[in-house]
Amino acid sequence: MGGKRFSVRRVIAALAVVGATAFGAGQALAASEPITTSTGCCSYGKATFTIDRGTTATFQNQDLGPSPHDVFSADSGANNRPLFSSAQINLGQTPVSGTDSLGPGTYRFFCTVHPTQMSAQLVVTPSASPTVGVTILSRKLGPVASSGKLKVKLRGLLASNDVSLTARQGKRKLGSMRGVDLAAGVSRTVRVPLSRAGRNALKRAGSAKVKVTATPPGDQPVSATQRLR
Ligand SMILES: [Cu+2]
Repeated sequence: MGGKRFSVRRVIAALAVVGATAFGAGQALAASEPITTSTGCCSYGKATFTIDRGTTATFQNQDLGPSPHDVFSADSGANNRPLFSSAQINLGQTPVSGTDSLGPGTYRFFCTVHPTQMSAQLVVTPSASPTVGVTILSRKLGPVASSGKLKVKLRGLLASNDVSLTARQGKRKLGSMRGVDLAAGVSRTVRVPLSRAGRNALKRAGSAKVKVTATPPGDQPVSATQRLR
């Protein structure tokens, strides 16, 4: 009986792996739902709509009347542009651009045609798989200790903003940085500044196993290790 339960668990684990592979990085198995309007003016179809991390939302105007509607983020991002927005449309559907770059969280939006009447919120669910790739490029202990910088390559598997990095040797914190923005599919090399104590610890060592952890807000942390000699 115990063996049977064990095998069921293995099947579930295997299915999870197949799902993660077949659906690609960052796409959970839950389906994203479209942002809808009511069939009459002027309201959205629900108070809250949910999409998977890394996906572009769809706006469906189901209003049978003459008034157009849109989706416009209440918060702005870089360059003072809305975090996400759609075209203004009548009956039909259109993509909401920018939602694929949102981290997990809740975002308010409104209709620019009816800003006081139409508002709702978009919930972005965390990714089931890592959203950031991490590789430690530094190999030699001497240059890292003398420069006080650890070279790390990051890759945005999904767009991830405000990623923080921590470098450790065992339990000792060597250094950290924050506020790293990564575009989807783009690699970026950063130099993690080490603290004075971190530098001194490396200077005293003959070799050091260093671990760097990248934490995208709301998503799972990802680590890489490298022995510096
Ligand atoms: Cu409207």
